[in-house]
Amino acid sequence: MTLSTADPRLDGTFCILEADGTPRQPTLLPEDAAALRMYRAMRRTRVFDERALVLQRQGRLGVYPLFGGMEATQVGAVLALNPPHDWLAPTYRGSGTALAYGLPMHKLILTWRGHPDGFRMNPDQHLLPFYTPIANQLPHAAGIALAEQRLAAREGRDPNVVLAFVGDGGTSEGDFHVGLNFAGAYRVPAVFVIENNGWAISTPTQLQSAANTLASRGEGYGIPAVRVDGNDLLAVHHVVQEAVARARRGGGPTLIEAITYRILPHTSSDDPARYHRSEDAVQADHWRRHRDPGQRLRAYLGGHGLWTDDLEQQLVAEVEAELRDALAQADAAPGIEPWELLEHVFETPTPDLLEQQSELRALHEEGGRP
Ligand SMILES: Cc1ncc(C[n+]2csc(CCOP(=O)(O)OP(=O)(O)O)c2C)c(N)n1
Repeated sequence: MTLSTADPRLDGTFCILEADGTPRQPTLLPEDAAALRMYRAMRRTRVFDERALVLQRQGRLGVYPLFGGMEATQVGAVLALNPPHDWLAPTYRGSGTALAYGLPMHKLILTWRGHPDGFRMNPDQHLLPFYTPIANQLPHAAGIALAEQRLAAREGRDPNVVLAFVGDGGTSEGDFHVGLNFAGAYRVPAVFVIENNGWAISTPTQLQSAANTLASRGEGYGIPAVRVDGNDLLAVHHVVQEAVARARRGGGPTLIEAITYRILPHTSSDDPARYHRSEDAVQADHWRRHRDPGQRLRAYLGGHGLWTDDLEQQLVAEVEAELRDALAQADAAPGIEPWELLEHVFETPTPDLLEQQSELRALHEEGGRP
């Protein structure tokens, strides 16, 4: 296994392409068509992310958690799934994962407008909504994987696999322990990806845990763990593909720690200048300029005569056209009333929620706020 050592956080991580696009493991390179398909999928998400911030500034999206710079982890991992059968349990920063899985772009826009149609997931797609409480999705992912394991055994077929994401901060939550312990004990078909982007809002990863690596936590759950260069799409795809295949054939879960970096603010409402020390700003700038995941794969493709500036421009124009259509579709969605916010919390609403809904309605009818 070839290791990437350019940054201490990356010590011991698996990589296929160096940051400048040079192949370190030529035998593991995918077919050209597959590499191109993955590059296109990854760039599409980054263009969306960049435009989403503009839309937020124009007042056309609510608060938005940016993922630009982390798209190799998100897209590389999700492209190892078989949608709509395999499951995706994203984090709230997972717009890139949802797009790569197949969530239509207008639904994503509605999600970040707080519109209920954005959160009303398609029952034909095994895609969970974005959860704001961090790590909540992990016990759910483990439970779904158990159900898939049992269903598959009953029907005499391979199980669908659950791919669940969590941030480095999320690994300090009780739900991380609950989800991984359960998954390990029952050997469920699940793959857990820690998007270690160096930060949990203003808390740096080194204050998150005294463990040497977050992957080392797998040991305590009896779950094999791998560390990967999270800005190397080919490497992420390779390790997740292996983990998905193992889960499918009954080999149990895998924990993957993808080392990446949050080069952007936590959300569209955050300002890292408030908490970055000067060395943090230098590090962020280094990742921004020298470890960009798109530039890395593009350098490889360009160097092999597979990609050109014209193709890049065409791709960006295609995504912009898709985004325009998606915005038009989202704008045409029916208006919403404040009490609808409480409609999708439980299948059967609790008495408290029903009371709050009627209070909102009464207030509205009196002409008060909302
Ligand atoms: C259970 C819970 N506690 C606290 C918060 C407040 N909170 C929002 S984001 C965040 C940091 C999450 O960091 P990390 O898991 O590393 O993910 P990242 O935002 O870096 O993708 C916190 C503490 C929350 N959303 N949920």
